[in-house]
Amino acid sequence: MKTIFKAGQLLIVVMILFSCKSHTPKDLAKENIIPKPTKLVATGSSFELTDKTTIYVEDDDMLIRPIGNYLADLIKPATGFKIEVKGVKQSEFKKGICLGLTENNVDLGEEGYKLSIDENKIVLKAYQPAGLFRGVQTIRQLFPARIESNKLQDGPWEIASGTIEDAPQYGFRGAMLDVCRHFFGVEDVKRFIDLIATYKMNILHLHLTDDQGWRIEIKSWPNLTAHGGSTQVGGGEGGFYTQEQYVEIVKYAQDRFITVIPEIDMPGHTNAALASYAELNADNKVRELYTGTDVGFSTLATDKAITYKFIDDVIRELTALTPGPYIHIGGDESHVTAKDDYVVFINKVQDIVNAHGKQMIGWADIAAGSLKENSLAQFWQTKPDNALNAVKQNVKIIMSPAAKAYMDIQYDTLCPLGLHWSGYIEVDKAYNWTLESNVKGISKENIVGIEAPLWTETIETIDDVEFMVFPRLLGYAEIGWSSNTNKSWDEYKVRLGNQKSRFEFMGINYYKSALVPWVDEVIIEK
Ligand code: NGO
Repeated sequence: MKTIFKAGQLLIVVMILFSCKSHTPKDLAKENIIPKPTKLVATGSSFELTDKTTIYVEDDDMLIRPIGNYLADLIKPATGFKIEVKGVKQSEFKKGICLGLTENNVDLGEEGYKLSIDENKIVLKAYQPAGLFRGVQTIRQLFPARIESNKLQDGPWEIASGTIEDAPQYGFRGAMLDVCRHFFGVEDVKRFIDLIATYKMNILHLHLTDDQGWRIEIKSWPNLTAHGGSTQVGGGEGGFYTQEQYVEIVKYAQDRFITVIPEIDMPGHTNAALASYAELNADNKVRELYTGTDVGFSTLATDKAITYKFIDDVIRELTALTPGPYIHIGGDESHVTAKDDYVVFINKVQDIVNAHGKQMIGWADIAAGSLKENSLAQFWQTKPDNALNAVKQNVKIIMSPAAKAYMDIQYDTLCPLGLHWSGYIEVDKAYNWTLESNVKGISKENIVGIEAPLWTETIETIDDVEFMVFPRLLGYAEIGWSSNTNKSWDEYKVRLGNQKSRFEFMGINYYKSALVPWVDEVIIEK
């Protein structure tokens, strides 16, 4: 067949040919996203981010703009692109990256999102801003690993095309940092927040007081930090957060849609307070500061009025600084508090927390008390009796089993850091369980979600923190986020192994478990 072009038509064809950039075929289904998204459809092409790409904020929504800025800041160091963040009307959006809220996607919930990627654009939609933030973490993982570098890297910056629809199984997915046994400064905590945010976690539990240190300034009881915060395990210099610093941490977490849960552990684990104020002791004698690692030897005087005045002051000041709904009151291992006194104590403290408008959380030991249904019990022991008792009281459970979810427990017998009182937790064991089948008698409707605690008796630096947290944290994040169908260690370990370059570009000190097939990023020359 003979095709005759007129000169003008030919010119148009030539112009089209030259203006069409070829798009590298890419398979979205082969990307190694953690936590695994609910639904994913690949369309076999790609979107390329260039220095001309703009991030658009639908209707210039004030709630979305900071998320657009966050994404622009995230990709700037490695790409060198100064990506503009601009408002746009939905109907006018054609090219680039667009973030928007959608009224009609109630089913996406607080944190769900929809992502659609084609050769010209990335459209991220959510029902709430938190969903956009979680979706941005997915976009981040779809870029080559070197996007995580803080030094300029070569492109191309391509993302596989297709659609993702994703929402979490559980609304409570967290990590805990013990800043008492060893103190960690504001910058370390911010790093911890950034790391957990990457894997869509939404809770940061800060264990703020223990035998070895009181780490949050309480203006009405200044000696708690002046004296009680002065040291740490091993006898080194301790530290504490001023109220301003704590607020800075809370804000930093909030900007990443993470709720901070502050814990004031009581009536046990209180030696730092007992060393700061004589009147908190039953015998009115001030205790020595403690720098060892024993547990279960201290208790507040549970029958003194001053004790409850003290607790009321602490909770009042903490409440004023904490926008989240929860105050954690510890309650674990009060071995030297008489059982009856313990019960009365927990009931009174629950009333104090509620009177300040907050919900009480405690380690599941608190189930000895009469719990209100809006309190939460955190399962941690190897035996589930306390947690089952909490469930009997219609109290919901946070799953943190020490034999599976404690990040301070050693990976294996050779692990240079950590404890092993609950066994060893290799990376496969950390992943290979589900929240709802972990304890007979505690099913999905009884569980709010997962939290992986990091106790720091043996953990001294942020490098130590990272070594114990990575890579187990990704497994906990996935257990909380992804549905259980089609999940297996064999499939997960491949996705995990592909995080190697990403961890390295992020500067994470991770444990190179021999069980994981670690893979370096393949850089394809353009
Ligand atoms: C226990 C104990 C903590 C220890 C931790 C070490 C709870 C809830 N109380 O967990 O004081 O630091 O084990 O793994």
